[in-house]
Amino acid sequence: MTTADIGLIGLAVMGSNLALNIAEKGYTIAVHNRTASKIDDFVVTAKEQGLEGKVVPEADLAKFIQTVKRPRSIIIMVKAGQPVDDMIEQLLPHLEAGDAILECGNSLYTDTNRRFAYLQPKGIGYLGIGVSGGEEGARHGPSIMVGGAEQQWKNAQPILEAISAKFNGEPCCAYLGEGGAGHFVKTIHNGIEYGDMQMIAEVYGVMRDGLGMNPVAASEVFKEWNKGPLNSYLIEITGHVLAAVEPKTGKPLVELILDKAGQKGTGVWSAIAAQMLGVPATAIEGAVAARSISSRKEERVAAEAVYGKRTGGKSSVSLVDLEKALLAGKIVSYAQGFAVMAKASEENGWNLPLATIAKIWRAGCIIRSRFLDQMSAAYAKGGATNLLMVPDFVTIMKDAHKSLRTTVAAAAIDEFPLICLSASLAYFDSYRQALGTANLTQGQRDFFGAHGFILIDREGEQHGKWPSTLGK
Ligand code: NBP
Repeated sequence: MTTADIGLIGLAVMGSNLALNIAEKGYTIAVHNRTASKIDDFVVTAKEQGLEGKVVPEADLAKFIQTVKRPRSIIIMVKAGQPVDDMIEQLLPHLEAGDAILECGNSLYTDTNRRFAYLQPKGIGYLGIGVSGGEEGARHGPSIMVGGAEQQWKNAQPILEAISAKFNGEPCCAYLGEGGAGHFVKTIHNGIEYGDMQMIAEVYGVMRDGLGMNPVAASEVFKEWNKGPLNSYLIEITGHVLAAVEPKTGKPLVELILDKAGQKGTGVWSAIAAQMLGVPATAIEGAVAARSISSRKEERVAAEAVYGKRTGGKSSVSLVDLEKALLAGKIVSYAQGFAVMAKASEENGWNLPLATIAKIWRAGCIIRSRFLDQMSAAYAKGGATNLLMVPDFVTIMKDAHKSLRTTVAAAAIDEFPLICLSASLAYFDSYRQALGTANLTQGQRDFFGAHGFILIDREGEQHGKWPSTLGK
């Protein structure tokens, strides 16, 4: 019987929650999972939530596909990598021209480009979809970044918009371009998320070690900041994390958590993409590096024994400067992320809509914030691709960069590592420096490699007459 509006394969955390969300919005969904017992578990959960009438469970893959109305939309929410390719191969014999595979995991965008190109000549639409918001978002409204086959997007659009988060009633879901456009945007979203989290952690470090604030006091500051321009999900949860108490000991939970950060790869992918595209994204790169350094706990302990603990005293930085430094760092980091997307759009012919991307990140996703509403409005006015040149943000940066400078300078003297904030400041100062120092670099490149240079007072490539240094 063909009864389901859509199908979903992969009933782990994300898939189950997405399926429940779809059922709750009134759509009938067929569900399948490699391990059949997970389908039974899912049916129990759906029943508990009063949604079993909207669920068509099917352990046989061929029958599962037959239950979905044509043209079919089949979501796959399995582990990223080889399992996605395996799943595509298993699905192919059962699909018909016009059907679509909607891959909603955290896939590498180049894999999505490849899969899109593989399926297009077979008449199967491939959509690579970034879903942000974690488990909670998947269940109650994620931000949804769609890329791939445009026709099949139109088939699935009503369902995807219905399940997405809403900001002022507008769905946080949009079609962004062909091939891997959706997964690319999700990757950069995650890179920006790394930057936001790292800069918050750096400010917490100054509060803890430089201002002598305990976690509860720091929590109060973040809660206060959440009422101002920094208002965002990550600032909000920082307030909660800092206030949490570990029940067994009664101590602040944050002080008992080991200071080694995990990472699953999307931050690295975004930093690599930026490098490959030749777009500087120092804040994102700094955030990835900070996580890597954090994971080398044993080396850090050994190095502290060699160089001694930090000798800097109480920090002279004020909370007002810290708040503005965070805002300035954030603007630079987003400017970098959006510049990476602008370049990727050009290289891949995606025509990525930057204002729309800022819009669909305003709710549902981890980096949702008031700031993004301001940003989408600024981009919608058109013009500059770099946020640092958008008038509203120029006004903020002209003031806030001074606090970023004060914070980074004090931290350098006081021996606080601000990898991400200092990278943001260096980018800002490089970006707005009309006369840089690459003239010397070009001279050196010509000296050892005859790479040539341009002289400012004449046309064409030139070479210097350099002395030989061989044998010296
Ligand atoms: P996992 O990434 O843990 O994947 C588990 C699912 O993949 C199970 O349904 C499993 O089936 C299935 N699977 C595997 Br593993 N190998 C398979 C294969 N060869 N053929 C068919 N099915 C296979 O699940 P998740 O945490 O729900 O994440 C799903 C996707 O969403 C991932 O790409 C993840 O990166 C992304 N994502 C996750 C989050 C999050 O917060 N967790 C947020 C945003 C995006 P089985 O039951 O038979 O083993």
